[in-house]
Amino acid sequence: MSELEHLAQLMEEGNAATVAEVTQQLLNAGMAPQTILNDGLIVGMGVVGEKMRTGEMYLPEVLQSATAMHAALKLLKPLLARDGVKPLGKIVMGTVKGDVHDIGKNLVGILLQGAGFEIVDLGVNVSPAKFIETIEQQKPALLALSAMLTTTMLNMKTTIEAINNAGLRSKVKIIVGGAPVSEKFAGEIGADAYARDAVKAVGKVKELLAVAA
Ligand code: B12
Repeated sequence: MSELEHLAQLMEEGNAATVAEVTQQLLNAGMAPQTILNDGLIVGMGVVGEKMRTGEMYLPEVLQSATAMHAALKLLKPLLARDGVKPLGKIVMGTVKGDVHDIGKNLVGILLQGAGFEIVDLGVNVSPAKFIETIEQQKPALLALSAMLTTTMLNMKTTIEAINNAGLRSKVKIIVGGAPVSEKFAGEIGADAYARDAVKAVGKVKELLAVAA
């Protein structure tokens, strides 16, 4: 078994301390953080998702895997995101109301920060009112909405409608993403863009804000 296969398996077992330890060992051995993320941690989380779907893994175990992912991301974050550069623009982000999934959103935030954007992360279960209040206060160039449930993706629509009704829609670009979200859905709810993963999100955001790639 390769080191990355081993890490993916540890993600399934959900021991945060061990996952963090092995992540650090791979970093020390000179492995690229992107490789550890994509070919180890995310692969492991994919298996967890499949086992959750088929009923082989239950919520408390999935939560342990998520905690392990957070522990590893904490180690990778300083390597994936650069601090101290002049920000290219301000981005407000959050997972929409009713939804507490945050790993994907956090990754998108880390890579956007790494690309030079300033991130205001409102966390999870964010109401349309909270998004509106923050747009008014922070005046971001872009809003990034995440949803991981087929039920909560509808709250993206509600959020965009509320922003429209508050007269703020023309002031902010909106990108949406998350496993159940599609390009077609993004168009239907009036978002400006959709991206399938964090790397693509950076490209789309640069395009939307007309920042040189
Ligand atoms: C971990 C997890 C949990 C954890 C979340 C912990 C946390 N802090 O995030 C816990 C245990 C809490 C949880 C709870 C639930 N979960 Co859950 N969960 C998952 C799981 C296994 C992994 C998600 C994840 O982190 N993936 C890894 C990251 C890196 O990938 P990602 O999130 O997809 O993000 C990438 C892209 O989607 C995209 N992206 C994400 N956000 C954004 C935003 C923007 C702007 C852009 C551009 C891109 C983008 O870029 C990211 C990085 O590349 C998924 C399975 C899966 N296949 O997704 C189920 C899954 C999402 N959960 C599911 C369900 C059903 C639930 C529960 C309803 C279960 C229950 N019975 O209670 C609850 C709901 C809780 C709630 N109200 O939100 C279902 C959803 C089914 C559906 N279609 O609606 C899934 C698909 C599992 C399954 N196969 O059945 N879950």
